[in-house]
Amino acid sequence: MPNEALIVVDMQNDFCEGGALAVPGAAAVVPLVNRLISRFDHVILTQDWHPPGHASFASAWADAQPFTTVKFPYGPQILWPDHCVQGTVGAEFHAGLEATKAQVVIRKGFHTGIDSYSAFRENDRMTRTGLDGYLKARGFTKLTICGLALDYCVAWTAIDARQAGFDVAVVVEATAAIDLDGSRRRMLTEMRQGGINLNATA
Ligand code: VGL
Ligand code: ZN
Repeated sequence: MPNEALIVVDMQNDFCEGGALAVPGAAAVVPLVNRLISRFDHVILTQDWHPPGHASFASAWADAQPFTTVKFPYGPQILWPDHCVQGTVGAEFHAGLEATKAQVVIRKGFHTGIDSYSAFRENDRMTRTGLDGYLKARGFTKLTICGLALDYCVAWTAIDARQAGFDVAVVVEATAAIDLDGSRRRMLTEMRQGGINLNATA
């Protein structure tokens, strides 16, 4: 289908077992993600890509613990362990990911002071990555989304895609969640209420 594209979110070593911010069950979704990649003509990858000392790292702040929430100029922000630092092995795609077919890689989270869960808009909800313009210029209207983590980067990417006017499906079985304070359930509800199709399969 010329108007359909697959977005594979953050299938990187640091989000997989043994990585700095490992998402339980991440490696197990690689075969499902690869199956989706084989079925789509147009594939876009996203890559979390933080400079060292990024503001979302707990290590960048005195007396701050990972997985706590603090106030940033743009609102509440969860602090994470250092992860997906530009140029490190942790930031590379999982070795089993069929990445060759990708037509574009959208990197995000590279502004030192702003985190970016969504591949469309950073966490200040103002700074745009350009993905919206890219997809529209290429004539895509329907997006299927999979990858990591369901309740952060997948969910926010899906919500922003819907807000940008795309028809959006998330393949939940080809995702894995961090599930911090009930975030998995909460974000599934938000996506469903936002008109995102959660029934697609790999
Ligand atoms: C992600 C937390 C921090 C994700 C990225 O890919 O879901 N989560 N950075
Ligand atoms: Zn990150």
